[in-house]
Amino acid sequence: MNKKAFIFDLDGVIVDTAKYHFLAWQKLANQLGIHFTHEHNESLKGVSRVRSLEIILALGNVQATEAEKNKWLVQKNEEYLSYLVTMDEKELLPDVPRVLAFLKEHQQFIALGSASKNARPILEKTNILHYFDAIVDGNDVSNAKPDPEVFIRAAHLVGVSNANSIVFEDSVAGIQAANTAQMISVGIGDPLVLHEAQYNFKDFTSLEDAFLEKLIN
Ligand code: B16
Ligand code: MG
Repeated sequence: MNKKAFIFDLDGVIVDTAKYHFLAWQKLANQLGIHFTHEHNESLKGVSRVRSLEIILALGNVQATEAEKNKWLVQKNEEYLSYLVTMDEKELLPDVPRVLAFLKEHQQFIALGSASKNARPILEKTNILHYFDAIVDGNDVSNAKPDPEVFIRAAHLVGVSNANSIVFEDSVAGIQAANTAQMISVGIGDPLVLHEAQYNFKDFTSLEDAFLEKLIN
């Protein structure tokens, strides 16, 4: 039987946590006198926490010591986590449970490939942790997307070749990472932004079971 690895990004694919990252970064930016907008937030999607802070500080031309940066990283994360306290399965993006259930029913491997260090508690809170055969997140990798490390590790953990792995991503860097690893890349979001993806869907509601079946076979 064909057993492939279906690797999901987290933020923007499974849940919309970008809005919480935005609120937390904005609070810190305000405190530092930096103007931070929704547009700026777009450029932080899929980007690690440390790199996101560097981008925000550069926006405001703010120089800081390592100790200050570490303090702000902790502060931002505490603020972000405060928004996750009440998170539950209602925050899953539309049709995510259908896609996960379909892949499980068809005995496929399901893995997570995310830059977030908070991935595990989010999967727990949204009640989908049990679907995942492997989780690779920001705690496990040293090279951020577009480096393919996160997806290659995920495929490796479930013992599937890159060629038999399919990546669902909402960020350009993530699509590039999947392509570099010679995995099948599926863009979830704006097809104009994600034009480098092999396949594109606005969201999972337009991705039918027949497409998943095609990928499995
Ligand atoms: P954390 P993904 C990414 O998740 C987010 O898109 C990005 O905005 C965030 O900075 C990054 O995780 C790190 O998150 O602060 O929770 O470690 O899209 O790779 O699932
Ligand atoms: Mg993402």
